[in-house]
Amino acid sequence: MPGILVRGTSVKMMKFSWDNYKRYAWGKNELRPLTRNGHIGNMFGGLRGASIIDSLDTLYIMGLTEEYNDAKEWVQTSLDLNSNGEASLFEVNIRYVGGLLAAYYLTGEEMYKNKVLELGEKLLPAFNTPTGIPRGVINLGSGTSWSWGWASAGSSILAEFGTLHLEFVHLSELSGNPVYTEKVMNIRKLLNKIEKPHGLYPNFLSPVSGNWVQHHVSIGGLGDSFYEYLIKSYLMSDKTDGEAKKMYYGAMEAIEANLVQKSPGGLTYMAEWRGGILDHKMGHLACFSGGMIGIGADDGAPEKRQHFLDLAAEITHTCHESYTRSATKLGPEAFRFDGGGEATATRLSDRYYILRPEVIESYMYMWRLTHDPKYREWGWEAVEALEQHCRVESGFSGIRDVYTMTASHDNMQQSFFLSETLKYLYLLFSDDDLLPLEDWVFNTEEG
Ligand code: DMJ
Repeated sequence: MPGILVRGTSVKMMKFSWDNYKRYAWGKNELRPLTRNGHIGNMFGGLRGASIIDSLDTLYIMGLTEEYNDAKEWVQTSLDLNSNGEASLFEVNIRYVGGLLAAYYLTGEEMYKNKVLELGEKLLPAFNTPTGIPRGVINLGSGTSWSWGWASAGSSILAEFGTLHLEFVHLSELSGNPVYTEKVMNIRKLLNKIEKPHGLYPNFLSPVSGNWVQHHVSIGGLGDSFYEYLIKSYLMSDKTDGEAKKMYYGAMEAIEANLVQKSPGGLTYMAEWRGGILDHKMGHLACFSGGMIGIGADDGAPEKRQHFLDLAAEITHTCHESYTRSATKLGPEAFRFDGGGEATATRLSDRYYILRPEVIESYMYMWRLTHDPKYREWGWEAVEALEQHCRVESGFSGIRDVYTMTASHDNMQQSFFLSETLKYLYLLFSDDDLLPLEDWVFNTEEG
């Protein structure tokens, strides 16, 4: 399985996904590959072209020049930022702001810079709350913002307001306007000041009182990329942001003391914590943490470096097990370590796979850090499984049950499949000098 061949396969997969998106869903947010039409959804406040913005850097890195030029031209002529709908601040930030920033830094095209600064300004009103902690939803036209209906008692979500730092620091740098950095530094200040149960950061915080609303802690959904952005803020600052470093290693200590578990069968996993009670469940989303702990290993206390690398490898191994224990060799949305099973979904509602990247993301980082060939073998297994179970005639689709071979497709080609899953596969099989980890920091959605 020579790297170059598999790299070629990931390029073909990208071209196939892109060509079908272009053919059936051009200008919409995502492709519906079974019904061959576009999906707009309600996360982006009327903004369009999420798959285009999300793909810019992947197309560019893969050398798909014609496709990249089409994408660039669409951004130049058709990306309309004057929308007036309700958007997720987090999703617009990681996909649109992150996508445009990545394209700008890779290509140096001023057009991306102008667009991203125009968009960045529209996000600022979300921070007009008594504490400066932004609310989750913003109307991009009027600037009115509010909390998600499902978030307990009008709270804001850790993984949402904690996943702005990287992009906002760049918005300040590119605009010369400190306001963006001030907004995210204010979030950090509040998080530093507030009392943390056992040193942990709960997932729900009131933007009005600045207090935690519920003591649910998770390294997966609702918490995940907050931790990722702490270590990446430190790395992106050329290791000068000591505060981010302190917060990251402090959070890791609390996570290790309270969340990290070993199953009877010897698998290391991250449980969820509900007011002191452990829920022995790990989400697919939490599988990014193998890579995160890996990239953070080197800057930990000297006596903990090897320990962090070992922990990163163990978590990545567990996530791989969640794939190998399914019939399709793709992993479920969440897997459990109670009720007799290990690393398998026990609930029907957790059996789906929506083309998520986190497991492959950890393979990529662990490969770069260790060069252990097993990570490339695992990546190849994922390629084969994606080809066999997720490829349909007109694109790639998520599946409803990873434990059955009779495919039931969900008819959605998520934009993060193009920006993350396929890019991480490509990088996994590329030489280390393509986007070296010492020089490039990936935000949670892009390069
Ligand atoms: C992506 O949008 C980002 O990686 C985000 O941080 C978490 N979820 C998805 C992919 O699963």
